[in-house]
Amino acid sequence: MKWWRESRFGMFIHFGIYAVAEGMWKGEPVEGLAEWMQFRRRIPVCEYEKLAEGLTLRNFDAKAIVDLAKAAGMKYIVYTAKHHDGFAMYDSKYSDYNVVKMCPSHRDPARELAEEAHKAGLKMCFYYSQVLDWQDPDAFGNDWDYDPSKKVFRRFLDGKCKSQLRELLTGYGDIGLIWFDMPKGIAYEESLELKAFVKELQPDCLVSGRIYTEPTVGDYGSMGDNEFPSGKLPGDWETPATLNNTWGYRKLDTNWKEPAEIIRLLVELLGKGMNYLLNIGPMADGSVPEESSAILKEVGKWVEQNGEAVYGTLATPYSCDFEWGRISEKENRLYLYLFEKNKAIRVPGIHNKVQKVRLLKKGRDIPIEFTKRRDEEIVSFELPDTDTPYFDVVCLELDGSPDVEQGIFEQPDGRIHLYAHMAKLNHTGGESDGITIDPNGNIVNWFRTEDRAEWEFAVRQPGMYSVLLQTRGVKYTPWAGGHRVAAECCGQRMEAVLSDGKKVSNAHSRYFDERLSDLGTIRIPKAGTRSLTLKLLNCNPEEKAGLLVTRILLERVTV
Ligand code: FHN
Repeated sequence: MKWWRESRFGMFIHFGIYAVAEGMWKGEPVEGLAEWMQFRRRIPVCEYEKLAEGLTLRNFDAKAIVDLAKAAGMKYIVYTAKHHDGFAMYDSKYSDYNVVKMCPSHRDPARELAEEAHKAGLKMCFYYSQVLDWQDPDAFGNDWDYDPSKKVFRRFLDGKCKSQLRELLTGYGDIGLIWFDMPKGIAYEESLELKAFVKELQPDCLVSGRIYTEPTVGDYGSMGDNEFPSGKLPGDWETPATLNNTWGYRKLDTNWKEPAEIIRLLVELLGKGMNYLLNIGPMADGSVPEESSAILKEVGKWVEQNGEAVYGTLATPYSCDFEWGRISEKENRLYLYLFEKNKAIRVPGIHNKVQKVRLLKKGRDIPIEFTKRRDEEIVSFELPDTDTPYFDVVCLELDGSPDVEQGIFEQPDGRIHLYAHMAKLNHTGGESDGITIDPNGNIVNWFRTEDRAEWEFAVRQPGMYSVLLQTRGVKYTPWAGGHRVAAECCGQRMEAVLSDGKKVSNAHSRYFDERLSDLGTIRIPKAGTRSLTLKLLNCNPEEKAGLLVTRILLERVTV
């Protein structure tokens, strides 16, 4: 895992014959992800395969793609050797349903990419769809060409799946990892067998967490697509993500993310010690959409400037995030990624001695004057005016590895963040029932009015605090709320119906609608450890996913 942890940033490439269709079928746009078109329209293999003629590769330039990955600061490439459509995007001897046999240029883009990646010192990795294969009669997914009752998954596993994995793991040099995907349908034992099969051929090759529905079977976990956890997670995780909304090339999808948003998301993941696997979807001639190149090059400038705070960094040592930015650590250093410019920053709870504070500028770092208040162990500094685009990164050099205050505590700005993943849950249902914390660190499955979530936190200053509950809607679905909740703290009780809420803008906003609802104000009479309990009084039956809590925010009210 060493190279993977060191890398932090990789390039995903979704390239297949679906790129020829550009998200259209018979003159009509096909909704959703471009690479799912065959499934959406139930296109028979004999018709779908004709797209292969249009994949010219005329402008496919493996060196240019590798150079783009390098310019973006990415350290590994994951190329779709075979996606769900079953079409091998490399020279497969096992199946003629492949790019070399069926596309007009008869070139092997996987070989060209692997050679260039190896030359450039990037890890070459392959995506392989191990369960879904719409061309193979025994794999899952295609029930329009093949009778599902006649499928024998074992035949696919021992046949196409393992044979092609052997080709990929013996014919393309050292492979960093196999990115398995969509495991629904594979048995636990089968996924272990597949993992062992990969390791036998290349012992150092990693396998992604999507080899099985339980991510721990893999060497690391993958979040849901474009999902960013609310809190830091134990273990190794990555987020696979898009630059627009689809993976394969789709002409109509012009919903490109700005470089600032991509850097914001990268920073979010660095603060959680996670990798960012960011996608490009080349067009039928093999060229990369101009928008993708432009965004990645711009992101690369920031990464180049701040590489010290990207590669090999670990998650924040704190339990909670701060409003003003994110933090990571490496050796005796803390890196602060600051969301706003020219702000006075106060970093609390640092037990170490701070030796130096500097603004990163690649070789021309700017020293920053700072003070450290002994009583509360707060390091304060003001950022000089900077011309750096996007977020500034400040490094705190410490006298040893970072030793910071743990748990939830009131921050110098008077805010107390009660993150969902830090709640103590009291659930009354059976094993698989009742509230739980999902992989994104949110409280989910909350339908029962008997269930409770409770937080303990340290208050520094007695006073009035407003209590704001942050909840989210289901992915891609507008927030509906409508639940009646109660919060109890210091002998006081607040009740509210989540009928309205201030839209939250954060790393999750594009795909998850999150709202902050005001529950009321409480008086915390004394500093010290306090607790807050959240109850669900009435669950809105219209909200199929129940109450989804991401955090409670207490804000000191200044009068
Ligand atoms: O179905 C695929 C999808 O096409 C794409 O490959 C993504 C990448 O993470 N994985 C699956 C959906 O999660």
